[in-house]
Amino acid sequence: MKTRKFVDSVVIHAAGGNGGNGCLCFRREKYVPKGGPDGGDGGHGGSVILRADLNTDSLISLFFNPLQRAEKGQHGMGKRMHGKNGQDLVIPVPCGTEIRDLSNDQLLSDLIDPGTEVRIARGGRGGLGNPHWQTSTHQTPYEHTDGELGEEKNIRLDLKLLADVGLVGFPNAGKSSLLSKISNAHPKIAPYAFTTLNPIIGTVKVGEDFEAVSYTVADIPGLVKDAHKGVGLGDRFLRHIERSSCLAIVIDMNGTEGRDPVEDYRVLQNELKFYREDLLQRSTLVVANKMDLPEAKDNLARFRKETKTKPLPVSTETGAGLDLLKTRLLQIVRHEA
Ligand SMILES: Nc1nc2c(ncn2[C@@H]2O[C@H](COP(=O)(O)OP(=O)(O)OP(=O)(O)O)[C@@H](O)[C@H]2O)c(=O)[nH]1
Ligand SMILES: [Mg+2]
Repeated sequence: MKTRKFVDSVVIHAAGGNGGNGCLCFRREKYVPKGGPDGGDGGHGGSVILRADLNTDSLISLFFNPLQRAEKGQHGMGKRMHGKNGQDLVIPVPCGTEIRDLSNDQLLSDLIDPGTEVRIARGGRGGLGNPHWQTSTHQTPYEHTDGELGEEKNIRLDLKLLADVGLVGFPNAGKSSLLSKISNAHPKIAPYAFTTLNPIIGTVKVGEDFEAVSYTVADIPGLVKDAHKGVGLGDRFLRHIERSSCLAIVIDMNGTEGRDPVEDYRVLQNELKFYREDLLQRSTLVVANKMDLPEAKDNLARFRKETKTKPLPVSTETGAGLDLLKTRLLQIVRHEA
């Protein structure tokens, strides 16, 4: 099977095009003695521009082509001919890409809305031809300037997915199963830890035809204890749900493989806190999954008592509770709950 690599952070070297040189030239024509200076100006160099594009979903092409250079301006020519301006290099990036200057880590832009642009390396201005120095007392100017060099910068691009709901949970809790049941996405599902290696987004539709409304849900690789120290796949994937207004914490309520759902919940809370404390302030729905399995019912009662949360019982295996889950998430996304 052909798999597509998901690249969510790259560094590129962006170089604006150099400006063309101004021309030093004098008009030479039969019957026109001392025709005067007529060197044209150089063209401006093109700039490197990043544009948020709906049809681009990964930074993979920049990963393989980290050097991006815009066209240079043409040199000025005789007969006052202006050099051609270099074309801007417009690079499409996925919506939700943060752009930072690597030298000082300053945020240059956060390209969220499709079509928004940021210029990351300005092209150099074209040089001036010698006619610019002509005055009544200075009829034969030899002065002219070279084109400016284009700006060069090292830029870091970080893709942060834009989803309304982020799914958080231990490996094997059933996050991908849940996403595949409620949305149009087809994530890989398997009974071993860390099946999901890349974040994936699905669109959930609630209602029929004209009444239908939708929101997006992001599934990220599972978290484990000490993910913030790099255990498992680490917590770096949490940045993909940083922008989600709502989190769904998926718990394996059966406690498969001797795990304790209450302990799982506490570990997850801790990992979220370590990553970014304000993630705990997001609207959160606890999803009690695997309710079809034998231990789940007792565990749920204990879970309610000990964590003082109100988990929503579901089973992605049988489909029980999934419709209610879809509408509950919609209410939370719309701030109705
Ligand atoms: N019995 C039962 N099994 C389930 C349920 N939900 C998921 N599973 C099983 O649990 C296993 C793990 O499911 P996944 O959806 O891959 O789990 P995940 O949370 O995405 O795991 P990672 O991608 O590794 O983080 C699979 O074998 C699923 O079939 C459920 O409601 N009931
Ligand atoms: Mg998964």
